[in-house]
Amino acid sequence: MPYTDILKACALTAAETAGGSLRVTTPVDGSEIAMVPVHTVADAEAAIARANTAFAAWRKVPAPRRGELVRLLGEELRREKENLGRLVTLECGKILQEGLGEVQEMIDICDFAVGLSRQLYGLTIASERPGHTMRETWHPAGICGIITAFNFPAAPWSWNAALALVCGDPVIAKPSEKTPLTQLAIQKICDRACAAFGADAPEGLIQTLIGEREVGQVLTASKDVAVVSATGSVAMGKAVAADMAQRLGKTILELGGNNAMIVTPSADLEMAVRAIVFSAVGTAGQRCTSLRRLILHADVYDTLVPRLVKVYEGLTIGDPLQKGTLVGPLIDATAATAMTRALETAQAEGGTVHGGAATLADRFPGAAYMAPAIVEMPKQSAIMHTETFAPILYVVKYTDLDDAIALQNAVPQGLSSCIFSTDVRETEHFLSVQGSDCGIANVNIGPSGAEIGGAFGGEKETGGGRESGSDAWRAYMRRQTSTVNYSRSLPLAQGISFEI
Ligand code: UN1
Repeated sequence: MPYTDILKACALTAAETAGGSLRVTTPVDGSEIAMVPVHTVADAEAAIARANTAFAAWRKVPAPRRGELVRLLGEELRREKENLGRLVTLECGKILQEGLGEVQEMIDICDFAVGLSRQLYGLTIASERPGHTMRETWHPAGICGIITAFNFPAAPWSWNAALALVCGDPVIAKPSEKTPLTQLAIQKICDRACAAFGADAPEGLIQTLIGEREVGQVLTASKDVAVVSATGSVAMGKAVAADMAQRLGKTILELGGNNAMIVTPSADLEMAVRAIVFSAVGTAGQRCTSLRRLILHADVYDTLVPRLVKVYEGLTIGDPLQKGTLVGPLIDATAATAMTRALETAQAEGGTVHGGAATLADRFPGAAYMAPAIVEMPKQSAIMHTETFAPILYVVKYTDLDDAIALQNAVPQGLSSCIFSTDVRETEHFLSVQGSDCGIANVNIGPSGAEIGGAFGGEKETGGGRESGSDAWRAYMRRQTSTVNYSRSLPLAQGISFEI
């Protein structure tokens, strides 16, 4: 299918994709696919004003009715899964299976949010005073800004937006300037869902801002934006957090990962191989949950490493839109250079590199296809403490499980982690307070590919935010504690006497 048809299938018009100043290229072959008009700072301020007006109306719509809008959004997404999945692939370069998977994640969170719209529970609490009762009520927080990254141009928006909408918050998206088209297509889908929902969906409820950093900064600077949820690099997250701290606004940060797998002697190695390869080379190593560090017991090292090197040599690298491709391109030449530099550093730190060369330059001269790399390291050196957004898998050896866990936890990031073992003592130890320090700790599953039902996010430099399932919805609401006196006297708490 020609690239222009992929854009057209998502109902993107010439007004949205031509004549603007933001040049969008596809990592598939490096060619230009759009010149997108960008929003100015004044446009962003106007969007916030519209969202403010929308908030006054939307917060009065009962939550289960708000859920109906998200249900309609889920239905539109089901209809558009193929079209949107293909656009995700075209714009960010992940293979079509993963592009479709991203849209499925959007559908799943819509379903979750519909149910949630009838479950925004508070507590009732026993009061120490006679004739009194205490309760908690959750009210909408206000406008939610959603800043997303190129590697997941669709799903993270939906984890935030689906919850925020049922919680009563208008949403304003600011996608990565590398992948604005997917967000524009999502906006179209939302506009259709709002039209089907009817007049209860106010104008300005769901909006998109296209632009560079200064557009995102309007969201972080405005006191009217109650919550900013940001997915991306640690540097970006620190900048967002600093801006938000100036006005004590709420943030949900989902930043870098440096995810490890420990493979113990009792592991099912066939399962481990499949999990390692999917999580290390999926999305060409550009997931925040990608497997980057493999910590192998000395007893399995000599079996597993040659097996992995062999599997890596057989991986189909190429056009991510083509069936059968397992590894697509990196997002751009800068990412490929960062990968090459990291491999050079790893070598200088004593590593032995398998794979990792640039490839397919004859067929796609404008693109950045790289063979995934396995790097055997003598120890967990400096380069292993940094996240390089590329398919590099560092491997180290261990003999004592506590040493392996200490290695795993020694990095600044704390997103995802996992252990492959069939020994319940090892797996439970890994999940215990003495085990993994990450937001996600899996057993016999790789670190990537989380389902939406759990809270998603991590500790330390990953930012501490939680999105998606479990009780992540609370971050989009404000909690109100009410003490109600239904007696005929006014006893004070803590037994204080105050006679006037
Ligand atoms: C990301 O890379 O920013 O767990 C998100 C996963 C996906 C989400 C990744 N569900 O790999």
